[in-house]
Amino acid sequence: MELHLDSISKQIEKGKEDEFEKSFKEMISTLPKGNGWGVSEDLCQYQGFWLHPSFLRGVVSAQQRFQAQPTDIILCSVPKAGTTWLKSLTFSTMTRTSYDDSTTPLLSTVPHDIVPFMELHHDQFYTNRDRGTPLLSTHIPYSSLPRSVIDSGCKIVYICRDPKDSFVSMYHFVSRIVATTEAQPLGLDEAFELFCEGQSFYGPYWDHVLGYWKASLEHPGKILFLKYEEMSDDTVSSVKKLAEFIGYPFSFEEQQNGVPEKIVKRCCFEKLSNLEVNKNGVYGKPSTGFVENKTFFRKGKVGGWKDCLTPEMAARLDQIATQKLSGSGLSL
Ligand code: PAP
Repeated sequence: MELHLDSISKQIEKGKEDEFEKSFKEMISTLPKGNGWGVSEDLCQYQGFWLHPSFLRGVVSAQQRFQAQPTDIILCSVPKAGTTWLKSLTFSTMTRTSYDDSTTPLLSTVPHDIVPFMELHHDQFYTNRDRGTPLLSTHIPYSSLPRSVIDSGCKIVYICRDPKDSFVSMYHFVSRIVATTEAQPLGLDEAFELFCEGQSFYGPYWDHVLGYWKASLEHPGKILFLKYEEMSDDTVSSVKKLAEFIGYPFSFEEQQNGVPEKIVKRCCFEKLSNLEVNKNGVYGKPSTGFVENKTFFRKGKVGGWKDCLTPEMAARLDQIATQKLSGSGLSL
């Protein structure tokens, strides 16, 4: 009897999945298409932002199905702003009484597998939640977040970065992915032009940042807005602020014992990028493809753009940022 019920529920699930695929295909065929930077498919413009189809499928699925809970903590970011770092720091902060430097799962698992992306790996998240680390991440723009994320009042931590560094990081990341395929990589100038026009992964960059910035001003207790540069400048203070915000403040004794400093050291670029798993492991699944873990760790520097962009390119991005963020109170 149990077996019979099991097979019926599997059939219902499959039916729902087929229906989702059908309506997704119909919907995606109506969306404006844009240059995919040499990655297999064109980007699609969905709710004002440019998304790769495999991520878009997950975004729509999350919008329809993801049920946030008030105790969830969602790490949001514009791509290449420091997501991997933020995941490591937040996870280490939340689990500091369970793991130390020699037992942390970070030693054997890429941070993206420890804190899954909402638009890629829902199932893994439910496991995290059951284990008491209700941590999830996403690149979904604020205005497209699943309704339940806003309604539940769960905490959101957002990280952004100087667009010049994010652009250079994105360009290298995509180039390394394209290099593993037959496709033709996009030139730096062409990618730069697309980025300036807003046609980048989850772009326009400035709209993404502004969405979360404005929301953080409206709901300061619910959204913590971080900048990569400020985190680099004083990581210990940033981690203390983060811990306080997510409800895991460091006690006086922990601070006396240098616990925040230990977490910062454990998650620093040099440590993480030199771990075997991050040098030689891979991340992903067949439906979205695989990426070498080392592509998430390139230089990890503030101002690294200087090696790649001409002063004219830098001035142009600065000018766009100034114009787009004008009157918002935010500077990048
Ligand atoms: P994602 O959007 O694909 O998740 P994300 O982690 O946000 O990527 O950004 C990657 C950048 O963070 C890389 O920057 P770079 O290309 O300028 O070097 C990467 O090196 C940097 N990064 C990764 N881990 C750390 C870390 N522990 N400390 C500082 N920067 C880091």
